[in-house]
Amino acid sequence: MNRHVVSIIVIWLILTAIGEALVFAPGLFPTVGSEEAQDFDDIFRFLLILGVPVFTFVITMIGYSMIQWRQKGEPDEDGPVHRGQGLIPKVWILVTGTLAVFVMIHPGLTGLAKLQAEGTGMGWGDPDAEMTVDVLAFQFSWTFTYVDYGVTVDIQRGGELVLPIHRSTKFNVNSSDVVHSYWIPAFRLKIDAIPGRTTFFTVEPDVEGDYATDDAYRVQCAELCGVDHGAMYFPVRVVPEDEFERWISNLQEAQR
Ligand SMILES: [Cu+2]
Repeated sequence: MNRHVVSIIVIWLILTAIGEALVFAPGLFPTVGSEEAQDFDDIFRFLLILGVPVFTFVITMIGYSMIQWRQKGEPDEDGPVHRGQGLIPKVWILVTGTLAVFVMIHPGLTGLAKLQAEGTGMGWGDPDAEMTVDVLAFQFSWTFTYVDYGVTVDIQRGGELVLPIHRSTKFNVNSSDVVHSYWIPAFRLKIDAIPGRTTFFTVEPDVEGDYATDDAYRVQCAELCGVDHGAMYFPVRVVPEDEFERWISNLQEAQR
């Protein structure tokens, strides 16, 4: 085999091995606070596993060519015209085209089918949940109304979004001004907050967490919405059932 081909294959394999090892490096993802978070991390990792060899192949070809066939001095004339390279472009198109179509189906469509219980496209997850929280986004903060408890929380009242562990909670999301996006990194779920339209996502937190020690536990606006967009975050705390009940009855007392 041509020595260039051997060198390229060796460099490609080494870079691919390094890349694939990095895909499994610890600390690549934030805290996994829900089943959906694990699903999304698995999908992301799967796409990286497929993408790394393609990326390293391109990098290897470009890098190797730049060094190996560098023009030394001024060229006397244009090089010969190349028309097609036989099998290589055909294989390249076949492999990358197949990969592209494959990921559209899985995890694209299969993931969507799992996440989107309702066909309306207005939300993620099961619309029937054990608890409902109405979320209102505005420039530049949030209010949360625990519908089943008649309690409203904002940055002055309560100051944090507290959720009981292992209880499926549906967030009905609205905006009173511009488009925002309701995102909680620990759950990897995000939905647009659109004026005049209610969107939702349902999540069942399955790991306790607190914004004070882990900033994956926060609500974050994920749609550039104005000058204080970056400050549009809100602490989240996932606690045991009894602790949640104590917290919410204290608030009910205070708001009576
Ligand atoms: Cu916003």
